[in-house]
Amino acid sequence: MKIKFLFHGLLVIGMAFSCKSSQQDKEDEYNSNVMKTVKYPEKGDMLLLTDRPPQLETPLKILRQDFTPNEYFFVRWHLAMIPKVIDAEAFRLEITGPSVNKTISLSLNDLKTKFTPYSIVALAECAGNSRSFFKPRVAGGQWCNGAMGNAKWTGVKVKDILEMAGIKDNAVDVAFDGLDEAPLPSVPDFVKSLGIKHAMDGEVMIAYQMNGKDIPMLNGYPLKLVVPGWFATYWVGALHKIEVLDHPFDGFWMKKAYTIADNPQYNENPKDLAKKTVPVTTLALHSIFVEPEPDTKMAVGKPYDMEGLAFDGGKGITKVDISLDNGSTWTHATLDPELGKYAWRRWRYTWTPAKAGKYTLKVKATNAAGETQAAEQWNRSGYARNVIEQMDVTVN
Ligand SMILES: Nc1nc2c(c(=O)[nH]1)N[C@H]1C(S)=C(S)[C@@H](COP(=O)(O)O)O[C@H]1N2
Ligand SMILES: [Mo]
Repeated sequence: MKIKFLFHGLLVIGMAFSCKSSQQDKEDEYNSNVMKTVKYPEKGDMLLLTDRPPQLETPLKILRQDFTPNEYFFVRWHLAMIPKVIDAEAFRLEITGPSVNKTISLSLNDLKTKFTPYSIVALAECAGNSRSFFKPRVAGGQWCNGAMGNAKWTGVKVKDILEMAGIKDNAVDVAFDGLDEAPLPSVPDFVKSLGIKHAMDGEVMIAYQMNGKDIPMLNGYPLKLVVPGWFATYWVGALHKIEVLDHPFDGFWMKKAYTIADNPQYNENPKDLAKKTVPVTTLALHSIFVEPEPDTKMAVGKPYDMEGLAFDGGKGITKVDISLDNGSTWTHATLDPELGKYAWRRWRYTWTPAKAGKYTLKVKATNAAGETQAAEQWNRSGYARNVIEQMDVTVN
């Protein structure tokens, strides 16, 4: 019998500087410059946003690799009652609902032996990643850039599983439910949905492995829905039930939470909020600095290896430009090989500063559709950040 436990004992092990530069913090006392680092079961040292439910951020330096190690992959649950014990033999995934021909129940062993395994490299990014950079500041977890991670996911296509249950012609939406529960009846259970066509597209999958290993408990062991190119809010962890519906799904987590201004740039005016909102879906085109970090000191005449990440919802990053003069002129960064169209793409640029002074560096990505990043963006929830980022550095 294989039983996996999570001892939910929080251990604060230290302090780390957050992504905010000291200058920004002087201007803005809402945000502290120091975050606690914590150690949870199966995880390395992570930055703590909240404990119940666990919300843990990946330290920026971990993002200097193609794949985010499972131990450092960010953690984000909404409900305080998260699964702490899973019996891998007793666990079943149920596929049911008014639009399946028959309800089926699959063990982990069934998933691993009765279907053709499928793998994809894809970036999981929380819709609220980088939220702390929005000005004016918005409510919600004050994530820096570490609410994302890139992994190779292995499991079964949702299409193959739904075909085993048999889909009726009247199927409209597919709802995905995790084992986590709300502590109060007034808080809705975490359930997300996809349209039937999307669920059946042959890319949406259920992962039983992440980077070739079991998924850590805190990341949704034993099964996680993977929706390549869509924000991680859809990637339901500890997935145990799939319902195929003959009507549109209208649960709280689709209709009320994770909705955003209905325009391509997810933009609205703080003084005149958008009237119409829609569920946030595909990843926004974005690029960030991983190196340097805020307040880095550089030396005249000494080459400095800059690097970072660029990503979008699957059209693919084709170009990353760097500015060393606050956006007046731009030059190409070098791109690492593509890891997959839904993965992030790493970029590099070596800069040898010629003169002392204060510099504002910028980074801007372009994708295969010719889309590029915006100069400004704001929305009330701090979702889908896609603005051109800047980094202030000092050269001595
Ligand atoms: N069951 C369940 N799945 C969930 C959530 C949740 O609260 N419960 N949160 C979602 C959100 S908003 C994000 S960003 C990702 C985070 O996945 P991770 O904890 O593995 O990083 O899980 C998604 N899947
Ligand atoms: Mo999220």
